[in-house]
Amino acid sequence: MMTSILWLWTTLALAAVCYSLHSLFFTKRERLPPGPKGLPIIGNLHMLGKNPHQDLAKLAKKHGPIMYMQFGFVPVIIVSSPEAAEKFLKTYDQVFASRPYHEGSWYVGYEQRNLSFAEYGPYWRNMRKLCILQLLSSHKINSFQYMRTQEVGILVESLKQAAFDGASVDLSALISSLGVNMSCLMIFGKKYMDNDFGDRGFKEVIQEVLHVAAIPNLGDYFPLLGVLDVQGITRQFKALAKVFDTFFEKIIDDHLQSSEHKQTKDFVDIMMGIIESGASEFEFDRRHVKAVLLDMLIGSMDTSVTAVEWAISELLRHPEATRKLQKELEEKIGLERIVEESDLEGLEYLDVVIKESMRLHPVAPLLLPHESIKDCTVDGFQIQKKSRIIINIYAIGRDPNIWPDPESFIPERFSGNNIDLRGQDFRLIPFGSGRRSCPGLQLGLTVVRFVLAQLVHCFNWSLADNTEPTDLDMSEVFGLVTSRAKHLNVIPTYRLHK
Ligand code: HEM
Ligand SMILES: *[C@@H]1O[C@H](CO)[C@@H](O)[C@H](O)[C@H]1NC(C)=O
Ligand SMILES: *[C@@H]1O[C@H](CO)[C@@H](O)[C@H](O)[C@H]1NC(C)=O
Ligand SMILES: CC(=O)N[C@H]1CO[C@H](CO)[C@@H](O)[C@@H]1O
Repeated sequence: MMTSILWLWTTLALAAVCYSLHSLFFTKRERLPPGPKGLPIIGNLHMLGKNPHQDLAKLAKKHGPIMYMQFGFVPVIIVSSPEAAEKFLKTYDQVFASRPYHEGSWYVGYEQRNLSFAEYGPYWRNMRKLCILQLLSSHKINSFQYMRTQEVGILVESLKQAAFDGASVDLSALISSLGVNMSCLMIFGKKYMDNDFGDRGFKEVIQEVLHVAAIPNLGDYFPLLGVLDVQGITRQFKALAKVFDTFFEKIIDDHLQSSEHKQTKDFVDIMMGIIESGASEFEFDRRHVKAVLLDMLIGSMDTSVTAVEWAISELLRHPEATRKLQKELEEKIGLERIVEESDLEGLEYLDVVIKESMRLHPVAPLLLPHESIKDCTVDGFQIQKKSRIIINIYAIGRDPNIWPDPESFIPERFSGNNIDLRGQDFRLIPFGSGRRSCPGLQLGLTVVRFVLAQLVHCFNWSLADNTEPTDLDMSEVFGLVTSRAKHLNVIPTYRLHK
């Protein structure tokens, strides 16, 4: 321990010398966007607490919608208004469509041979096209409709039992388990359970990846510290990478050995099919399959269900909105049967509830980091090559200049206007926008709408432990997916007639 601290200080001291020399000779600070003053070496890193999206929102109020900071040696641009976001994600989309080097995704994501963290270039373009055409197309999404209906059905049945017993349930844990079940079935064709990662749970391991990947890793900002690995993150990543690799290898082997004829091809089947047919126009082998599997797992497992969890939380605090949504569902579907995915078109109130919930609680409040591939001038500010771009949609969602009464949950604010959430309107971009926007948008929205409609249609909800709706703790835990800090403990009452 002592030696590692010693090392840390020695390194920092050395770095300080290099930094001062470097800034003496090379940096021109003119025409950079405004921003808070930083300390030598660490720059502004010390200004980020546990909830960086909130810290950055506060700073942007003072310094403006295009703000300059330094995280260690890395120049960072924080974008906090719709107009500015449009500049970075649309006007100059191509310049900012890369991703920064991220140590975690290097080790876990097969040397960034993945999609979410791949640099902008032909490799990323090919992989993204493959995912969109082969895995996330409407046709493919529809082929899993039956599976989703079944899985949500299992959840509803167990909630019905709890309602019958008058028991309270941990809804957060249940819908998170639903997310794992649906992702596993879609990607691997079967559910993976708690002992499938050796002695550790499947979910536990994935959540560790999400968590470790979101910790600011000093190695990403100070190359020298990366080599020394003072935080132990590299070691942790390498260990995780090994666990995943063994798991994915086993899954692929299982698929290759199985001669069973499947009705619905899962993602592994589809990708092994591409390798066998030799149809891909670019290099595509087992390593790529594993990288894409990881991407799809991380992209799908927690995102949609976290959005549902936030929406239910807001509905619990706003009984009038819940009743209005239940009325809409009753008019369209009645109380004699459950909601089907084919009922989802034209449920206007459901859609505005989801928009309002995503405005206040974006699942990815800072999107994923972007990186510039060359120097670029935006609004008269010079943005140098290899700057990291952070789009703070949490700040945009709560900006009083855009949204009257921004902290209140008012779904009606979206009624009768066409503010959409698919990346056309920069006031609301929970899935990002442009080249790097979420390729899983259609799937994600389908799941959010279906699960939310089902839960609100089948049950009345009240908070357990005599908690008043106004007292519900809404704190967040920042991560690649930002979810509730406290689990939702609720009591369901079944309200359908069958
Ligand atoms: C409610 C659900 C979801 C939300 C809110 C969401 C949101 C996002 C956001 C904000 C980004 C980053 C955009 C940027 O950096 O500009 C992203 C990227 C991505 N998402 Fe999603 N997502 C959801 C569901 C899904 C699903 C279901 C999948 C796949 C099965 C998926 C796969 C991906 C991938 C692969 C990327 C990286 C794309 C790239 O770098 O080119 N997402 N998502
Ligand atoms: C997920 O699947 C397992 C195994 O079938 C099941 O026991 C569990 O209840 C499912 N979770 C939910 C929330 O439906
Ligand atoms: C559900 O809540 C509504 C409004 O609070 C109430 O009118 C209705 O009777 C409740 N249904 C059940 C089954 O408790
Ligand atoms: C291109 C890219 O985004 N990153 C890496 C992906 O994998 C290739 C080859 O495996 C590497 O060369 C890239 O650096």
